[in-house]
Amino acid sequence: KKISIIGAPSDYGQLRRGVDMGPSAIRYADVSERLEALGYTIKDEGDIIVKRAMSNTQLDTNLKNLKEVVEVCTQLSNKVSEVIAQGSFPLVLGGDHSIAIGTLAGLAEHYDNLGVIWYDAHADLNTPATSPSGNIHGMPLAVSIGLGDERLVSIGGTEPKIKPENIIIIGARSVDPGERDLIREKGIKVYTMHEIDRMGMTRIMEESIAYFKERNVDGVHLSLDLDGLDPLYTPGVGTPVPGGITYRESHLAMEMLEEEGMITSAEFVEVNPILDERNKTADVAVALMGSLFGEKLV
Ligand code: DIR
Ligand code: MN
Ligand code: MN
Ligand code: MN
Repeated sequence: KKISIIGAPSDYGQLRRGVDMGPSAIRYADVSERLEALGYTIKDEGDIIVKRAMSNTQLDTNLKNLKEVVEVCTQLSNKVSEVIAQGSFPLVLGGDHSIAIGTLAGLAEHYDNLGVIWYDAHADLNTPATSPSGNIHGMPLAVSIGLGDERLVSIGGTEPKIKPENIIIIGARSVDPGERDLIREKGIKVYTMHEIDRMGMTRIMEESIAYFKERNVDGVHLSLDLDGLDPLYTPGVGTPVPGGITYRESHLAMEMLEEEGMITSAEFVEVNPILDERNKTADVAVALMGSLFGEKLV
């Protein structure tokens, strides 16, 4: 039982500075101690190197900081792949959600039929053609199924990293028109807040687990954007959307995944301590990791 923590302190995927301090905030919230107490051997790999810059490098595209995001994700991809090769569980700390492009590229070297849970207020399925913002943190799922700027899509090899039908989005409540079209066209499974209200988190997790089994996945990656939760619980995020998943529902989801033993890698992203209240959002992230790795009261 080995977990390797990888920090990806990048804020290049969106415009609110401060999310680069996410890994520090999560370490400050005692992530290593929390998971060590559960019997895991924790190796903190430290942070990948992210160059500091105040300027946006504008290339021949409307995508912001494309060059920087490519650099960060290429490095992260290699690191994630290396950690898996060592037989360790990769636990990636963001950084904004653009880093998932790197995480999934690294995972794709080891999994042929990876399942992905995208726990998020957003669908992150924009392409350069549909993005209202040019922010790459709104694009990682599209990139990972092979859609978008070639320089992003080809990180870690040109083939798609995951299959659209192996994705489950949970918590969506802010979806752009182009993303909705893509969800329909590709048959991506989405549980919006409507379904969470209506069915309850228990049934959603039961269905999700059954869905991955039916699809014979060879691993499941959890990509958890802290804005999936209601900003009441996780105010320290760049793009909060009211009406989100509760703290208890989120713990329940993590606990059900843990009982199933299905998760093979995870990332926790978009923690921005500058926008937070006394590190509350990082504390929630670490508490959820506790549940994901088997914390039990009795
Ligand atoms: C929006 C916001 N869909 C965009 N995306 C966010 O800019 O593409 N993703 N905030 O986490
Ligand atoms: Mn996201
Ligand atoms: Mn989000
Ligand atoms: Mn959370």
